Amino acid sequence: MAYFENVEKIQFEGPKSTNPLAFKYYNPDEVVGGKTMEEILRFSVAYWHTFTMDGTDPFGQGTMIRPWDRFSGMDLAKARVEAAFEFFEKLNVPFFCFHDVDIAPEGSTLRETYKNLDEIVAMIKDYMKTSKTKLLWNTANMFSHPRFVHGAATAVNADVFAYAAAKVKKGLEIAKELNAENYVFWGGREGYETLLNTDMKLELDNLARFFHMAVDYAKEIGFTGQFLIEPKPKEPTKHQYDFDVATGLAFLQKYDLQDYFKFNIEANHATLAGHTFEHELRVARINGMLGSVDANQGDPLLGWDTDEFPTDLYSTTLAMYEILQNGGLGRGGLNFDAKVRRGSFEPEDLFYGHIAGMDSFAIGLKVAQKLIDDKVLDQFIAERYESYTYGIGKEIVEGKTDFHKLEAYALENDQIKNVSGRTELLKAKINQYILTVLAE
Ligand code: XLS
Ligand code: NI
Ligand code: NI
Repeated sequence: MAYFENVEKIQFEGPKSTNPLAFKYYNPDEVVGGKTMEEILRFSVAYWHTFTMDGTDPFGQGTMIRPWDRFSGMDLAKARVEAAFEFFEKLNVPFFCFHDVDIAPEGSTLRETYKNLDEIVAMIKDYMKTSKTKLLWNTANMFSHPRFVHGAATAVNADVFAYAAAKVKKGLEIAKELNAENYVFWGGREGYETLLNTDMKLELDNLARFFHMAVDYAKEIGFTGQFLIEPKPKEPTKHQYDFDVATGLAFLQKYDLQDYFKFNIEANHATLAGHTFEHELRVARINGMLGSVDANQGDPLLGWDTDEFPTDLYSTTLAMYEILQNGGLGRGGLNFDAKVRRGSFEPEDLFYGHIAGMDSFAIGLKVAQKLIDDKVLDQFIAERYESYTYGIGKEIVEGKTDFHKLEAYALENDQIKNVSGRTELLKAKINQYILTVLAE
């Protein structure tokens, strides 16, 4: 049964194409820097935004018109799986991601929830036998249900902690069953509202205990996917513990978890934390912690997670620059944690959103590869820091100096000459490279 009967398989038609249902820049087989676009970009569809959410916002009801709307309960869950695999096939994406509650409805007991999950997971597994689309990651939703009102692994109530553990245990079993590349932790309610009622130390210690137990259980069942933490500073909780990559890293280091986790970096979470997307990617990369990406974009005029499809070429370029410098994403991918606007409610909009995102990252990839090939930034940066390659600078980086020697040196060399950082020149160069790729 076809859910998207007006849409054929999306093909690459090139930049001159006027067909809205075609890729203009994303050509899965095109080789960039020795690998195909498909291998480098590893695109993934987010099940929740594309098949589960209906456009509800705090002021209004759902607006989305979906071909599976006529079903309910487990029939709806099954219809969504059918629609999802049709969508993956037509979009030709290698990966997808889901939360437990996206794929199957919660029952009135945990046992019933498990039963529902088992049925849908078996169905997904069956579809995966003949589909090229693999599971990039799954995760447990521990933020929507009222039981998680005061947190999950950082809950004030030990019964909630236990319930959360049961959900993640099941999630890891599902990850193993479906051969997930990664398993994600995003702690929407792991944080606090006010310190007046919060034992921050206990909450953080408990979060670490929870993660250690997850690591142990994955080992026990032989799940070898990569564990990922997805930082976000706020929303829904006022202050979230995994604020940004640097905060998450300090936490992982303090609790001896660093070897078991990497980060899943979301563009819109970066901007909510007051960083650029590329800043978060860079912090993760230089610490060997860049695992995967939630590819979306925020709105600079709005202070919340708007989860738009990424269309800002400047941002996709700088993101791909970090990803290429990282040697790729390894087991990670570019997951479109993105939703069509509430006003874009027709089923075809789901294709337009993904095509826009995939083309934008394809352009970013091509530009970033050219910037690297031509050493545009590398060379400028190497020259900028050249003073550390000889003389006193070399002694500093080799650890061969101290404050006595540096003072003696400074006393003899106190007429300092700095040179321009050339920000505007470099920005103009990036524009030039983007325009060159677009003109090809
Ligand atoms: C919410 C998060 C969430 C995670 C998965 O802001 O981005 O969707 O990616 O739980
Ligand atoms: Ni996300
Ligand atoms: Ni998000």
